[in-house]
Amino acid sequence: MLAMRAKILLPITILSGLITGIWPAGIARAESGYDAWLRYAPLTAAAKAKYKSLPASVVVLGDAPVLRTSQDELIRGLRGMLGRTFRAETKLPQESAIILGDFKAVREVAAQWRAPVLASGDGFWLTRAHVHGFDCIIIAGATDRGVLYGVFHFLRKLALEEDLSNLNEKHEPYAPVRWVNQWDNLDGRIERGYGGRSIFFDNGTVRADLSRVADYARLLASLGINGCVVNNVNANPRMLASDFLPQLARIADAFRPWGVQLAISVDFSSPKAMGGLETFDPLDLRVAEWWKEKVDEIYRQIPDFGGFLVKADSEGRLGPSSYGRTPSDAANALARALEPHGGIVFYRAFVYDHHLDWRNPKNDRARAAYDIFHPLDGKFDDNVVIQIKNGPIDFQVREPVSPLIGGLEKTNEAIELQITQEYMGQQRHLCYLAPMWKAVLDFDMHVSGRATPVKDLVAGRVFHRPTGGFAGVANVGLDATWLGNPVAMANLYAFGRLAWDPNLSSSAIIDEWTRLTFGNDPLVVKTVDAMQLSSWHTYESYTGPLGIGTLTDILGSHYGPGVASSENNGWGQWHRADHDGVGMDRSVATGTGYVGQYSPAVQKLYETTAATPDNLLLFFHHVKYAYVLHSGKTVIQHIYDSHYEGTQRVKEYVRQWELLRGHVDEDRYAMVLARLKYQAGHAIVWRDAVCNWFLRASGIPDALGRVGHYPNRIEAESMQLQGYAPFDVQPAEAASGGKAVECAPPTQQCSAEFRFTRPAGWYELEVQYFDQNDGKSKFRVLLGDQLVDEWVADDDLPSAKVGSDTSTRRCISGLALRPGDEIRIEGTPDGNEHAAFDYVEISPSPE
Ligand code: GCW
Repeated sequence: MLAMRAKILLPITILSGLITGIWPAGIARAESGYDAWLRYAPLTAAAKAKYKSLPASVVVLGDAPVLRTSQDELIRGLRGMLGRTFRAETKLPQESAIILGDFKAVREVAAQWRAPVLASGDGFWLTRAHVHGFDCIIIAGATDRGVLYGVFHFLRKLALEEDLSNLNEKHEPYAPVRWVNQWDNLDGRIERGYGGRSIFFDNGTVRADLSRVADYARLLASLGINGCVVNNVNANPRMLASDFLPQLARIADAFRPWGVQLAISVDFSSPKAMGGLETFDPLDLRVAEWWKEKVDEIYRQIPDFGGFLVKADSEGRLGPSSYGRTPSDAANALARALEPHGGIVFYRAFVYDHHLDWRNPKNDRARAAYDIFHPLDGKFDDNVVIQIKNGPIDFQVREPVSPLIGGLEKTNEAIELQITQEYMGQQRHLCYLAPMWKAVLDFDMHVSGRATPVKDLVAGRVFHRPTGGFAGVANVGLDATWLGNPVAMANLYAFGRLAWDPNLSSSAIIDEWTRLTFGNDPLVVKTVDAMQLSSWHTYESYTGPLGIGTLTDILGSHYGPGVASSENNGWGQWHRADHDGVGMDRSVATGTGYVGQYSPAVQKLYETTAATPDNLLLFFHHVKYAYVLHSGKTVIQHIYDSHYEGTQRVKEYVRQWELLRGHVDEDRYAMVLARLKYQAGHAIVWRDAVCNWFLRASGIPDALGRVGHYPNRIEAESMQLQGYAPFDVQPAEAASGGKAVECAPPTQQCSAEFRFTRPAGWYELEVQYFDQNDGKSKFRVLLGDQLVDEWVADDDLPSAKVGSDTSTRRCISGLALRPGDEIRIEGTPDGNEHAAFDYVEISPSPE
């Protein structure tokens, strides 16, 4: 009876916890990752005691939607963390209070209070003051948004258990533009999205239920992000259809309480594609008039509409070049329609010819943005922002800063950073990008011989531009974790924090994020911070080091290794590796001249091999494999070593994360562990593919004898096969020995067997198999007659082929093996997935 009561009571307790946000001690909250860094988890008793004397009332001065949100959010956060329900007031009570309002409103109730001078909008001031004789906490904003940002900042301080007794903090954003972009299609798919389908669109319409949209806006607002472009830059003209605008207005309604402006990507050919005109020439008056009417129509329904993002003359998108017009002609046509309403045009500098002739050594995609946009400096209207990717190619693991960032003095600019990890492991690999972004933002372009760091150029501070700032391609989706992996959310967090204040350090940001996401347990904080901070360099090490480019399959998924895919095609992501050497010569003296697009001081850094830092050498120069780096290693040995080191580090991440069992809630613990184990296996796929490719190309062996020698491996094709048949994998380096085995129809089940011949002991047995996305085949591993493991290959990796995207590792740890043991792998195919596998690796169990 007692036991039964307990069973019934537990869910009720949990349910009431859900409703009130109060959790009984000792019951772990279910954590899906949905709340990200806004969990408002109960503080420890000691921390709660610190905040005991907080006033019990939260007064909001004014009733604008953002102000109401501010009050609700503050009460919500305080309830979650302190377990108390603060009073919501709209008038000053006769007691201490927390007062929320804009500077003017606060001045009206607190005559002696002086508003601070904040240079730009959306800033806030947190302070204490006597109001009507009572000691009050004041959260005052330069704007309503500023109030909301102040509330989030205040709540963050509590979650981080900071002291509030001498509260006096002023904060203002570095730049006016702090936007995210979503590459969502109207059918609900997201281009380069790895966290599920669109939260905005489904099946050609805006979703009926937009509660996720409001929750997204809340996450964005908590970082100070004030705008969101909701659809793919490869835009569907339908976005502008008259019957679609009311649907967009519903998204704007969901954003508004959080101070997030709605904006959309537009197809530049819309006047023709959906507007019924026979032209979209930006200099044609009918076209200009069409844009003006369309924009007026939008603002009638969405008065706070933010503006347009435009991808034109790029990767097959139509643009002004169709009429011999320039990007400034194009951008200004749209800008003039938006200007009366205060709207902005973001015109992307990602304009390049993707049919470049690769046989011409002087051709260079990296030059394109500067070549096209620099001559137009000064020709763009003041409400145009040129949105420039951080590097001149395309979100590679390491690129120099785009020279165009230093090439516009009379034009607004924004830097485009990619939060979604398109080339960085697609959220399956841990890769915290803040250190990379910081390296870019702090980089000094030395424009006109002055100190001009990228962050100041894009914020418009160097040339006193009216606007500018930061755009992050987020691509969150319907997955509970938003990005597909709870640890990937550190990148959205870091983007927002850096857009607000690019002077924050990567480590300060990750420390906040870890505490807010997983709590203040010192072991968790130390472990997660260290893993995240090293993860970009780790990813770089086992993918594309030395500035060579990510080395991924650039013609397909951009996920697994595909070294040769960059070459011999017009896309221009060339690394020029051949038998003698590797790298792109971009010098002025002998190469493409790209280096000449930088200021003289930066040119000095990159023009010669001697000056160029090792980590960008192959971006700028073509060198022999035996070229000796500053580090003293040859290029080829560096390629080998870094791949082995990176792989080893991921293996250590798994071990470090395992130490957090019991310190992190079970659900997220298991989710992250599974991803890290997967990454450890896929890092080996990367290592072997890249190292073997370069071994073959260079003919120079690994000084440490690792590459091409795998003494612990038993190749599937060398086993005793029943039903399984060997085949050649393309490209060869995607499989060990270039071959795998498959169980092709009509065979229903296959097996591969081998005899263990090494000394008796405890071993790890790893099976490298292929998990395509067009079937769910089954695997069983038997030791003699004993089943030791079985699993279904049901992951949704980005390919239907046997290859480096799908190569996956299953680890069976702690097997007692004896010489003479028979080990059998059984595969059951499903759909087009033929239970293919590559090899088995057996290594002694770690101590
Ligand atoms: O890197 C490429 C991506 C495309 C993307 C394009 C862009 C939206 O692979 O998917 O298109 O960049 O930024 O426009």
